[in-house]
Amino acid sequence: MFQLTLCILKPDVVRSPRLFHEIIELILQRQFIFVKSKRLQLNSERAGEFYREHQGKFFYSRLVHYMSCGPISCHILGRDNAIQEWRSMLGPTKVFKTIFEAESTIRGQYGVTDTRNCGHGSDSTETAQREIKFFFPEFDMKSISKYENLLA
Ligand code: RTP
Ligand code: MG
Repeated sequence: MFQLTLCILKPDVVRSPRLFHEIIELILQRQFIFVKSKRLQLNSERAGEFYREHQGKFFYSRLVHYMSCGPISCHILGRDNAIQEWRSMLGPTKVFKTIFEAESTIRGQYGVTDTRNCGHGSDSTETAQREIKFFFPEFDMKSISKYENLLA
């Protein structure tokens, strides 16, 4: 089923033109459509709001600090089964798992720590809708069929 998901490339990736280009190429090779893209910097309030489900966890303030330390690159990606496909391309959250399970994933190849792990991907259709709205409030989710037809 054609789906949209929110992809964030984190500050380490945006800071490195070579790595940024490499990851964009990998996404294109996996047949994703870039529906909308935006580069921006979150302040700590907005980063905290985006990750509010993790409030209270030990890594929350580290995560919020990191995600607001420099520009990020946000993308609405579309393709068949986009939510799961983008998360499987990213690989496990934890760096130690990427060593044993998923060396060939983006996090496996380029992740530095559990926080500095290259990217974010929505984890369900409900989350994707909410996260797309967070970064692209002007985007009309009903226009999804327009993008689906690009693949037909
Ligand atoms: P994401 O939401 O970023 O796509 O990643 P995820 O579903 O694989 O992981 P999640 O549990 O939702 O965690 C969100 C982000 O929190 C950071 N994190 N740091 N031990 C740590 O320091 C730790 N654990 C999680 C990660 O940057 C993760 O992307
Ligand atoms: Mg998550």
